[in-house]
Amino acid sequence: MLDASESKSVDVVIVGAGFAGLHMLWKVRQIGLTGRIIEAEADTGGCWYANRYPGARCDVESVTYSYSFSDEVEREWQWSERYPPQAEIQRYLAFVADRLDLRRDIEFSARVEQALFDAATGRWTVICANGSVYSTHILILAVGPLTIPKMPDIPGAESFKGQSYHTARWPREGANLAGKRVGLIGTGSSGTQLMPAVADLVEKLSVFIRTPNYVLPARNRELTTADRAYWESHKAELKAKARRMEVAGGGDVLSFESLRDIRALDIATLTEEERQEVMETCWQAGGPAPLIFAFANVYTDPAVNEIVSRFIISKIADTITDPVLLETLTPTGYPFLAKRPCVADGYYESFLKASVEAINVRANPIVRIVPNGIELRDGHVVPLDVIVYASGFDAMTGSLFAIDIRGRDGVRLADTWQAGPLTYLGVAVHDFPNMFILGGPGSPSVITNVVPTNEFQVDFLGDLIAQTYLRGVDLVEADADAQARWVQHCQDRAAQTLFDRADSWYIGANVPGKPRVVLPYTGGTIAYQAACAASAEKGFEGFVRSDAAAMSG
Ligand code: NA7
Repeated sequence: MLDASESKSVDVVIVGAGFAGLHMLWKVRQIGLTGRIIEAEADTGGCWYANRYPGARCDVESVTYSYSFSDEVEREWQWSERYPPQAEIQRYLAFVADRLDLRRDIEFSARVEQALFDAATGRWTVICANGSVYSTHILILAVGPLTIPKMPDIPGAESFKGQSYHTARWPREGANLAGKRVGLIGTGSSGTQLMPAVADLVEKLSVFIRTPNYVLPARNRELTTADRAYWESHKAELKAKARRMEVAGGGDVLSFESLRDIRALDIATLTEEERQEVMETCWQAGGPAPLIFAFANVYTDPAVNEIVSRFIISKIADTITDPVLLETLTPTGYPFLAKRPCVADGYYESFLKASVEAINVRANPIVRIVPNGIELRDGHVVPLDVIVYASGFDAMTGSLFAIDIRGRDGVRLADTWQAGPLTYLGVAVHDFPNMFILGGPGSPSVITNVVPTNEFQVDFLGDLIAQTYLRGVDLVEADADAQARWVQHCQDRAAQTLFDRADSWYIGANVPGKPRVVLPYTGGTIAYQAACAASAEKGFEGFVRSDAAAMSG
């Protein structure tokens, strides 16, 4: 039994010290409440602490993958590259924590195992693996959408005699791949970034390719004086744009602004030659935004999408001339953007190196891992010293279900969401009073530039907290009807997109048994922000309030 006197008592417990959690702690203090972040890892950074594989880099431009809420932070931090590398993002978040004096309210190396709501007191008890226990009025889950690694279901992994690494659990001291025979399973964002970074180091790199992705060049570079001057003089306008961009890549303002005339063009009004010219310009600019935004309706109109998909495939064929290799690397059977596009420099070019081999595991699947390598269906064993699993995540719900969260009457979040996530505006859940989620399912999260989207949610929750709890309300949760309407709206908007046309983590298809539901809100940031604003204007309509005494009595 817990001894309440041993638990630490705060107004707000925030789980996770990534982008969302750090900002939330700052906000909680601004409101005048006490807050504590509990973080499983040894430092700030969230996914940028864990994903430190060679080549790890953000696919949104640094200048907009940044906070806006703090003038000091903005004034004192300068990014070095167009697309920030993992180490620099981690340094940025450590700098923010120091500059805003956040660390004194963070407990590191404490993994939250349970969060239990007590209706009698209206408080949550938060229990960590290291023995720490907190009693809190409000629980905010900033656990990140891409936190829990997914290992592939391949028999024999434990029998492998060499070293194995998952990209999302890369050792802090690094992994020695030099001169080794390395097998890479997975060619999503992580695998396609890692591959060119290690291709010259290793003796041999065997890349096991199941579903080839659409991989766009980043054209990463050092930021120039001209970039910085441009950013400084247009900052307010560009940040406002980035905040309201509909989908991922919306933060790519540097490339994007040079392409002002190429935006939401009606493909039907262009000749074939003009379309090719537009797409070529976007390809040369690099990054995801230009191609995503050049034509209207690429996300929703299969005919428009096919034109862009075919263009990307033609660019792959420009680099890869060997027909067998080209077949292995060409995405087929699903449209561009149904899976998250990868952004990596040098990916296709690396396959031309003598040290790299591509193994088509659609044609010749992996059957098992054996002590000295990976065995394929034709009986061939690829001999390996190291296996790198770039095999993705149990996205969006995995990090929430990793905690045993129990709301009213002991109901478990994992049970409540068995058929898919149920939220109101992505932030609140009926039967889980005073529990809020940042960057979670039912919010735009991973299909937008997550940093400004998180900032929007932090501001929204800050207002909600200030206008309810500070006015004496004990409990706030999603109204059941409002939640049901939001879930329906999420599904209706998802049905208008092409997300269901590929087996991706966006829809839970990479985890056996996970319900096939489009997890993020796909209606866009503008619609999302409007829905939140409409609720706030009506006194936070859709949230119900009560007091703990009334509930327990
Ligand atoms: P992803 O995008 O989920 O990619 C995982 C990759 O691993 C993908 O290519 C999978 O192929 C592959 N995979 C998984 N299991 C297997 C097996 N059993 N055999 C062969 N290949 C396998 O994860 P990432 O870490 O790259 O990126 C996740 C997000 O992080 C990214 O979108 C950014 O938002 C940042 P499949 O496609 O399932 O055939």
